[in-house]
Amino acid sequence: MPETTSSQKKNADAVDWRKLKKDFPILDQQVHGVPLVYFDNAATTQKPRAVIDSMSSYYLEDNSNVHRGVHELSNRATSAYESARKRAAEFINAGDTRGIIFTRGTTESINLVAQAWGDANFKPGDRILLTEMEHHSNIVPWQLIAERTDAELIYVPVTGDDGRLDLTRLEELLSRNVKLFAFTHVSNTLGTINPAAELCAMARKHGVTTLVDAAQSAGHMPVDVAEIGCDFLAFSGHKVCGPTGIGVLYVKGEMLEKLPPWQGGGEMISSVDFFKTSWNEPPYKFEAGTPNIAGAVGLHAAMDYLDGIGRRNIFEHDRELGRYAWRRLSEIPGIRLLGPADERIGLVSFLLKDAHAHDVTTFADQRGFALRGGHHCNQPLMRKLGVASTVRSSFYFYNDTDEIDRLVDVLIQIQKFFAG
Ligand code: C6P
Repeated sequence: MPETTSSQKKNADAVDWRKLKKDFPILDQQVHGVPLVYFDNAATTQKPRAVIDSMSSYYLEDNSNVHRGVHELSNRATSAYESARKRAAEFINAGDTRGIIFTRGTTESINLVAQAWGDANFKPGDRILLTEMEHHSNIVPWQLIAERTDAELIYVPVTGDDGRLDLTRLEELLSRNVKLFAFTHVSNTLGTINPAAELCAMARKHGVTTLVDAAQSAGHMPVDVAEIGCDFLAFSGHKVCGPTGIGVLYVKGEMLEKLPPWQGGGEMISSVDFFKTSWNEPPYKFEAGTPNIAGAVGLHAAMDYLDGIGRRNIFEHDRELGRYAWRRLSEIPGIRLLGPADERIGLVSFLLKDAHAHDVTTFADQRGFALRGGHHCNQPLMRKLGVASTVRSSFYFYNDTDEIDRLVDVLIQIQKFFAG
């Protein structure tokens, strides 16, 4: 991502973040008799009223199926669905709506590429390059297709607790018969921001197709597919303030024509005979069956909402929270912090010396904190780092430093309790 200039930084300082918090009705509640502090934003973000309202007015006023009828409601539903697609293309600077395929989320987007593109392209001996910091969603679909096609998986190593990709041998790895390089833009456990444009440029030099998992970046920073230069990019609606059950797969123009259909059914066809079918044009060719129309409407409102604040402003704000949390958490004796100390997203994973991650999250829950403890769907990474689980605190623009200070106090109590 390009450097933030001082005038952009001023913009982030000018946003009234406390006022924005009021847009999220769910945050104004008590759990276990104390105010809720929601620090599980990497799992899913909360939804502003604008998103909730957009979906309820769609159901109250416009609900119908898309692309099928010629009646007024069907026309309205089609127009709402297609306008969400246009908005998604703008959100990631895709230029063309043909390359915006609505899916259920990042996981389904990656499975679509693995099964449709992978199945048609991998030959025995081909290699699929992943990184050791991938979420299971960007490992398991490739394992399935590698098994079917006799392709082989290889990995870019992670350096260690400081959570960076070891890029010293990337050129060499890419030159080893690699067909596809799939990597996460931002790690959901380490908070690392990978240099997506640089990685795609290197892959391109070796004629390698690229897929970027933007699940943890799309809602937290500007994501521009033209600048990144990837062939595929995936993200989920529910991690960008939108609803669950909707996501996007971006496919670059030249790849679209080569991408065979994935699921069969209504909508993805142009003509069906008893024994033969011809396909609809992209993106409809990849959207079999009735889509998640209300989900697309909610996602549209979410993208408007986030860009109304400015994703660069959100990035600045969350990065400051990440840095602040890192500094404050470092004060806890014996804490083990994972991921890079400096350039990171607003997310910190850690282990307390004497308490298991699940005990920490259970104890913290009783004090109102929603944290996540576990392997975060990163089991291979956990093994590499020699841990079974971590505690993860992931922030968003409605969080603040007071909440982090309170978390640090609670963690000190937990540490004392478990140290006996
Ligand atoms: N990570 C977390 O708590 P879905 O479930 O399809 O919306 O997203 C999958 C996914 C893919 N890639 C990355 C980098 C992710 O972080 C996730 C989801 C959640 O970290 C749930 S395990």
